[in-house]
Amino acid sequence: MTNANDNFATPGTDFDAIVVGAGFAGMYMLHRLRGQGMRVRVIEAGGSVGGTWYWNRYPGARVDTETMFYSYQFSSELQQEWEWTERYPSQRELHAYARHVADRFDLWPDITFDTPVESAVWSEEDQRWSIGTADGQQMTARYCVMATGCLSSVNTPHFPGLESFSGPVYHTARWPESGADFTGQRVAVIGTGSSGVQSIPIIAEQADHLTVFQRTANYVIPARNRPLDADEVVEIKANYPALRAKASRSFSGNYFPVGGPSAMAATAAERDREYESRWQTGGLAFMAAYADFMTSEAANETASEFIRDKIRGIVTDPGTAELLAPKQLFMCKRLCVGTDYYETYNRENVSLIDVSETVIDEILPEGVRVGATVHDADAIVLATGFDAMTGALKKIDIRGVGNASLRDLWEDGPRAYLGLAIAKFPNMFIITGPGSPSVLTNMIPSIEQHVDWITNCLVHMRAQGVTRIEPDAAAQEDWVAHVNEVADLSMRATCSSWYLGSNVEGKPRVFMPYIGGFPAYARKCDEVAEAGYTGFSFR
Ligand code: N01
Repeated sequence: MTNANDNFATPGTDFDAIVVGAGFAGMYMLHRLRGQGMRVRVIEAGGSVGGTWYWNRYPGARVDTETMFYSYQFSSELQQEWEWTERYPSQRELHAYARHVADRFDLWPDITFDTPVESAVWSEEDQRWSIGTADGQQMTARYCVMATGCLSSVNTPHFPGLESFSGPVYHTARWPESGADFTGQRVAVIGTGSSGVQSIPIIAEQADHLTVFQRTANYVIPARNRPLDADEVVEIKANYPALRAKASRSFSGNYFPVGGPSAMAATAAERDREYESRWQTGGLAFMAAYADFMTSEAANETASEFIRDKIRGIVTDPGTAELLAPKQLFMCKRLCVGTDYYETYNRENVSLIDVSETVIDEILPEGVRVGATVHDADAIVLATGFDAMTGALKKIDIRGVGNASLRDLWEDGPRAYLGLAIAKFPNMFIITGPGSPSVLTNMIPSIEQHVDWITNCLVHMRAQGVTRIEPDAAAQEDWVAHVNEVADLSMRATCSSWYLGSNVEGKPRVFMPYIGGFPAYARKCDEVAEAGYTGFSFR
């Protein structure tokens, strides 16, 4: 096995391109740019490749996109040789896949690990980016690619007294590599998004007692995870290009068969059959049962009520079932996929505490206080999510033309052209940035689309003999206006979610991903490129 820290094989500190982040985006970017003969250095805060699948090691962590499609497609050999074992593989398997890709394409020597980037400063004089790291290194490059991830900056809400807690405090997205043993312990889990939904059933099996603090109940569809069937794998591998092409024509870049255009056009019996069949199949495809969930409240309510009924059928205590029954629109927050999630609340060692109105007041050395009640705990798990989409970029002090600060420019919300590049920040690209479909799609194909577009753009620049690219402010404003206009057509932008930044105190409420769908977005990127990169200026 290659050692993740066998790095610095590329000598010197000046590069053609620096890529920040060695998740799935940074790894593929490195591979493509090196393929163009560029000298590239990837700088990664973590200790290995894989990004999300390196950091999110909490119990039960696994992807909720069918993995035969949540994987790279750029190399048909890779696609054919890698053997996935489960419908939704675990973090461990996904991280092994990332390491395999790094081995297979010899990525390790060009990645520096355990090195958070703190600053990125553009010099108009040198026409280069200067990248500063937490340990004081400075590197320069003509191009800088931010492959920093959409869900990588951890959100730890301010709970007064958290530091006084006498036991360990874990965050799901920063789980210790050595794991955590909850045997015989009283554990408090705060948060019931995807990370909470996946970890709660596993922690409940181990802990003496588990107390879950829920602010908002989520819709959770059963995963129905299972080992992959050998015949099914053969069939998919034999038809991979056609299946991938089909997925790329679908709204989310996932192939989810759509049940019908409108839930309201179907009879109640037809709807029930459709929902039941998707509930039994499991997974995110429930979202595609009808096309009008985000445009018709009545349609949305039919799906919401079906799921609430399921919860009432599973959870034996009616009060707990009512607390677990979501009140907000279906799909407004990211849909969760779980295994035995609702069943877990029938266990005698699990209690659910509603903190929607009476909030968590403080953390005491012995536990969590809500109003007059202290819930004793030996360990706390924060499943409180991320400062999504902008958090990782704003953590870095990014300075563009005239020392313009990205943090300042994005104070009222992100502005980027196609979610790919930012006016005043020449020669900088972002992968799956705000204003691109990113988190509303299957992330790996979206990453590949961005990386390919960036690579083609740099090849074009070389052919044209130019070395500086920057989006025009007017093109950026038009794109941002379009992103907002499309978001306003959907009810998705109406309720609190991390898509809107409402989970982070003080964050402006702006719907960040582009909600127009993967096909329309990819077409737009192609049109921009084919027309000679409209909206960009070159020198
Ligand atoms: O984070 P979240 P996550 N007091 O933001 C609660 C992807 N992902 O890590 O909803 C009390 O969804 C908060 O409550 P509320 C996926 O895209 C994928 O779970 O804000 N509670 C919420 O319940 C996912 O959507 C996979 O009212 C507080 C929870 O913490 C995204 O990552 C697995 C609170 C945070 O939920 C984020 O998921 C895991 C407070 N002060 C993640 N502050 C898979 O592929 C926050 N909360 C399966």
